[in-house]
Amino acid sequence: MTVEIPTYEERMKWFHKARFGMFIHFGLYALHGRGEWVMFNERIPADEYAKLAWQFAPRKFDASAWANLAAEAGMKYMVLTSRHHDGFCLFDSKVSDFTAPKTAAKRDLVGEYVKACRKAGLKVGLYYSLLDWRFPGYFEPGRYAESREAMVRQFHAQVRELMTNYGRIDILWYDGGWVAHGQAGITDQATFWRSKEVNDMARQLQPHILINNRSGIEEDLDTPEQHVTASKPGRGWESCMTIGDSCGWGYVRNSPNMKTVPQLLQHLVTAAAGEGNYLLNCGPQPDGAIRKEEAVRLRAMGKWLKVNGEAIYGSQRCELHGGMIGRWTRKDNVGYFHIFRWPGQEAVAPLVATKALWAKLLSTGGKVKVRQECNGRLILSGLPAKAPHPYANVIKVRFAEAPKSIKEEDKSLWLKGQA
Ligand code: FHN
Repeated sequence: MTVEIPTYEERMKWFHKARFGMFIHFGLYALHGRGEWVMFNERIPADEYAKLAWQFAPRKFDASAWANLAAEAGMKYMVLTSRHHDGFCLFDSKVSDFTAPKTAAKRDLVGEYVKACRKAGLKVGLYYSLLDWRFPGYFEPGRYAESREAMVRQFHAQVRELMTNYGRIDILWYDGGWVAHGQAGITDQATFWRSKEVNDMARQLQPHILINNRSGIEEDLDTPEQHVTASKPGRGWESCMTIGDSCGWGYVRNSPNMKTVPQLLQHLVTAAAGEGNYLLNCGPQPDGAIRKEEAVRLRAMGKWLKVNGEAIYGSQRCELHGGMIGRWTRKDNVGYFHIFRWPGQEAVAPLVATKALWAKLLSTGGKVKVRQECNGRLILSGLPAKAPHPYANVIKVRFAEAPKSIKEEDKSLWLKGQA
């Protein structure tokens, strides 16, 4: 008996409202503190690497602390690495002994995580790496066909476990679906992993679930990584990014180049302006605690969202131009001008075709004067000389209808003050 799957729009509704989520990369690799690719980057033999499982007992692991920090940051969902490329499972699996419940930790970290998410009112996402470096069949699928098949069987069995044993799961976040094209007649990921079979099974077990585009099949979500690039209207997308530089999603002991809060907020606003989401990553320490450099940035973003969240959650695309000082999001007839570079007492948006009724500054609640020139310039004045908020400031503008930009038939007319 097949279960009816709700429509795409239906399933995507909460995701569009959410806009901001926490990504967590946690596993054995945290012990080395050199990122989640340490096993491969340093070619650590599998049996030597596996010994880490008997050291991995994160005494400060508290999924509620993670979930509460995410909620405090203004995030609406989380995605945890249930298993990364090194093959170590944070969940209980009947098809593997290389798991947290069966080694030193003796805890089902995924079980604790999903409970903590729900308790904090967050949606639950599970990251799962299709590839497993422990299988020679991943690197040499032609030469080690049995190992390759065993790896694909493990993938099918473990996704079924994750979709069956932990209650409602809202996002299935695949990764590591890359395959050695050309070897052993391998043409594409979906065929190699028999992805359609698994995804259909996952949907039957979790009819409302959102599945990303990393099993070789487009499914529901595009996932630009370390950049914020919108997909076409109507297509769900989510940019994932590290807080530190892009060398590590897992814990990197000496992680230079941590992004500033204004940089992180600009990425969030850029995603929201394209009707996309921002999945910001934390790489907890080996003891399970989220490092302070990441926590302070998240708390600061949460404070900003407390005041400006209406301009982000459930945001729509806005065709108005922000020029050098910022960019716009929208909610029906209301435009939100996110200003990252404070212009002083007057902010100008060009080529505005729609009548503006009133405006106010969200960070102070102060009224903003509105004036519109015939060539489409919208002049927002009476602003404080200095930026009221150091990170970013939002001017909320109510328009007579959904704000539109003037289509410049003759792109030189502005020189004569016309549009
Ligand atoms: O190899 C992984 C990497 O470790 C990390 O998980 C990122 C997160 O999206 N994805 C892969 C690189 O594209």
